[in-house]
Amino acid sequence: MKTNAVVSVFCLVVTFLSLTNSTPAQSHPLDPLTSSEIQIAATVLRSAKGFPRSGLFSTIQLREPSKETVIKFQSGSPIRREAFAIVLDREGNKTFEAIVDLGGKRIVSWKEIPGVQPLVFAGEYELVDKLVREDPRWQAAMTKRGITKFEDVAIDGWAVGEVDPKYTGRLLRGLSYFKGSNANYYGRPIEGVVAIVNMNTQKVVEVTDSGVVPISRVSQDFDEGSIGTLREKPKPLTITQPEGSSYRINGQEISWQKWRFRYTMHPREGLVLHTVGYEDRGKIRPILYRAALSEMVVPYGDPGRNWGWRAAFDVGEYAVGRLASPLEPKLDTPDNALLIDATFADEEGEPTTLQRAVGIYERDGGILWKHFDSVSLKNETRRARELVMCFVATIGNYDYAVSYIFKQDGSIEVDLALTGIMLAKGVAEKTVSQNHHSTGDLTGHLVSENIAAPNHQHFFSFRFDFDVDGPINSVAELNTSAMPAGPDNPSSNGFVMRETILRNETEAQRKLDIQAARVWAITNPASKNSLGQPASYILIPGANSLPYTHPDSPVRKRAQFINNHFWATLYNDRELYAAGDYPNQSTGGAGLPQFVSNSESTENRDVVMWYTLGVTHVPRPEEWPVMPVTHVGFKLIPGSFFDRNPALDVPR
Ligand SMILES: [Cu+2]
Repeated sequence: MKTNAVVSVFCLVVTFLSLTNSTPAQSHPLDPLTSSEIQIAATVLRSAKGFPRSGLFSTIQLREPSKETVIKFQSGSPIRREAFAIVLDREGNKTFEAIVDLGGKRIVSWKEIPGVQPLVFAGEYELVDKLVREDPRWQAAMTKRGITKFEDVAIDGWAVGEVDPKYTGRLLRGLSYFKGSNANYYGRPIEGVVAIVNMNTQKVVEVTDSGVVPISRVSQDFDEGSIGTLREKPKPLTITQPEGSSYRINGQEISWQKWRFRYTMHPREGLVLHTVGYEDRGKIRPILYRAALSEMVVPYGDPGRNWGWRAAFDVGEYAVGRLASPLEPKLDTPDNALLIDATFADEEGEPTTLQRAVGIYERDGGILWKHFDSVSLKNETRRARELVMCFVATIGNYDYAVSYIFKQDGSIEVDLALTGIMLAKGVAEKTVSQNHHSTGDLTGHLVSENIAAPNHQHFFSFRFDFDVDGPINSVAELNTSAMPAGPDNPSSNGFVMRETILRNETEAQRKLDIQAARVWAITNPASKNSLGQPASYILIPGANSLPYTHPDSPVRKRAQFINNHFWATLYNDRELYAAGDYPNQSTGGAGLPQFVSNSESTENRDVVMWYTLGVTHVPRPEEWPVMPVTHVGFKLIPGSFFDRNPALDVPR
């Protein structure tokens, strides 16, 4: 007890010190909307004549000013603040986009976007639960399964996915789980029962019941009390920074070890990095204008009738920023982390604070560089320090931790940690994996009695608006291959790297190739290092996958961004989302396929790089009832951006 008390007091001191490192915040055009700005926007819109009676706010967020405005901005200059809002008219089943001038308290634009549905509202999860529960067809399906206490059932709302075109309006699905007295209901699906609800008319339009499958009676809880005997707890490992942290925070701007960047917590995209630069010989050299997770899709591979529609677009249908779960100090992040709240508008247009949404901390990074001279016995080593910015999005059963890791060698690593509860399917078998397709191939694995976890994939699309030493850049593919044997290669050992410029949006649609050790670079031909080489940043892929759903399947049509690992587009501030602005109830074609349709030049232009990362998840029982974290990611590293190792100046 005594030790604990000392530790907590100490941590308070650490937090205090890190806060005193920051200078008073200065306003910047990219600052997220404040609570009062959200309220002004909502009030201005609500009081306008044509505002729908049943209007709900899908979002009220900063309308980011133009790149030119941001780059030219001088501290202290006046800032024009605008809010961007999406409004759903429930009664009219219409969607509107609005821009509000916050200083002038007036609407700048208001327009209907026909044929689209905004993402799932927080309040709709409760509403779909209530509507499904009251439906006699659903009640009959539960009774048929021996469930008499309907309060034992949890109903989970899902974006509708692929749906019969006879159903129109704003649709959601409800999946049922047997909760009973347990905490983890995701572990016990009530298989076969799926409801479709029109959220605007508040009518259940369909309840399918494809037949009774036994419901597992095994508790799938994983809190300490449910586990039984716990192993010996390891001895304390405390992380302290007695002199405070090494980063400085000025409003949304962070400076650390020559890095300078801004961050915001965006309601849809989660953590967004802005104006990322690196100090070199006394000046900040721009690298990235904006970096964010643009879209995700998780297609499930079970061919069954109740599974074909399942493919979660977690960014565009659910909003990973708004679904950020509060980071728990010392568990989700290390002892020395600073946890920062985020403020978003709720569907009534009221500001709500998401506590501890973003984590920032320094961590040990192992050896930065080293050489031991075996003659002089002199050891030159530098220890690496890393700066991590992270958030965790919890979308129903799954949890995704997204981290941007800044390093002293000028590189940035993107790490995705996949955890939470796998989407489960009720099956008849108790002990053997018979979740076979008719061929005998496995479409999933039995993970507990009467529970299988179907095969699925996770695809993440990152959008990187690079401005390497300025906005005018080109993109190149780097392929390595063996030289032909012959007089120029007498020992047949030669191999070469060839750099090919991807000249337009058609050429810049590429897939990985292990044989070619393929990577992609974004380069500024006008900015050369002292060796005469153009300044570049190189995208180094990690593990990746290709999709298994057919190209003509509904999910592939909606998620064409997964067709390629790499895309490059000409910069357009309206092109942010790889599956389009409104993937909810989309039928396909929006997003990247549309952005590249005019095949614009990507050579010596302001270019945006998109990277698709895929994970093929063939479940194991060891991932049940909650998954140990799986890490995937990639790196952005300097390539002739510097003259030599930029981390030579790191002190011992
Ligand atoms: Cu998975």
